[in-house]
Amino acid sequence: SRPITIAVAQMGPIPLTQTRADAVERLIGLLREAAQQGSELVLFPECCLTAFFPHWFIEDQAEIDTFFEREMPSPVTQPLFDEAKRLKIGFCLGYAEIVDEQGQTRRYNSSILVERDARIVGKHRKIHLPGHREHRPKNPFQNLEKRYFDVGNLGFQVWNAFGGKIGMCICNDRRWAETYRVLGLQGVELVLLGYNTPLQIPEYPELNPLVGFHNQLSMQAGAYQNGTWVLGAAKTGWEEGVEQLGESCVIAPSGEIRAVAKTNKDELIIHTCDLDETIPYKEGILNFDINRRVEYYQLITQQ
Ligand code: CDT
Repeated sequence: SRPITIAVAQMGPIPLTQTRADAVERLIGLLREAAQQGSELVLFPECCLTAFFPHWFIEDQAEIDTFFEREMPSPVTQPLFDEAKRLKIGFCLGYAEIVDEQGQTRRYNSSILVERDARIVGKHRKIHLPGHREHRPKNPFQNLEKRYFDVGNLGFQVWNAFGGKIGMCICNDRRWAETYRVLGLQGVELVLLGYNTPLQIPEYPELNPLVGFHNQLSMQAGAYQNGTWVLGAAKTGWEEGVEQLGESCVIAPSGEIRAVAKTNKDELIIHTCDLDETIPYKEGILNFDINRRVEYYQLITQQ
């Protein structure tokens, strides 16, 4: 067996008044508790250093940019890396990233995988950006990821880390079968993801009662169909007038939910995931090498 003990660190809201340093303090508190309970790796939510700003229309680009990180680690996030190194615990952290690429400013919704020696070993930039580009003043809140972020340009990668094959995706990426399949084709054994999911869908309120169901359905299907663990960490509760889903969870390669958060606050779910539980699926019923029929899948990669 190849057990790895992981803490899914669900977070309650981050108010706009909370500073980066306060948010980092909170992350360090969760990290310490996770380490005390024997975890080797902590999964934090999407964009977990600030409030989830795509929920508001902000005209001033300089103000939007205050939600982004220009370096990682930075002086304000370094204490998290230092404490993780001291505790010999790894983490996966979601944050908004601003970079200069060939003279162009780019903004990504990113996550990093950090090993137990505080080395950044992997980075994902969210590919499936939800929502809309234009201001929708009639809606109770916005979903402006298509306006504020560029589509990620790192693909879906898998890293050898923590004794296994680890992949990442972010929030809306989890709703797409292709996300898990591209990771699955690289042998992924553990998918780490964070989310900010409003409990209301302004355009289609009839779907509101299904928000929790669709969250679990996407992750359970992705896990089973690719024989991988999938772990999801929510930022939940009422954040500046927007209520977000909790139900952070641990899903086994069978597709079963093994653990789920009970609150809509900061909460740790500690679970030991045996990466060898992937074997019956990867070698048996789903064995990609002998069962996939790629000659019938061309439509998937056509526009
Ligand atoms: N952050 C993020 O990607 N949120 C989206 C909202 C979509 S509403 C159906 C999500 O997929 O949860």
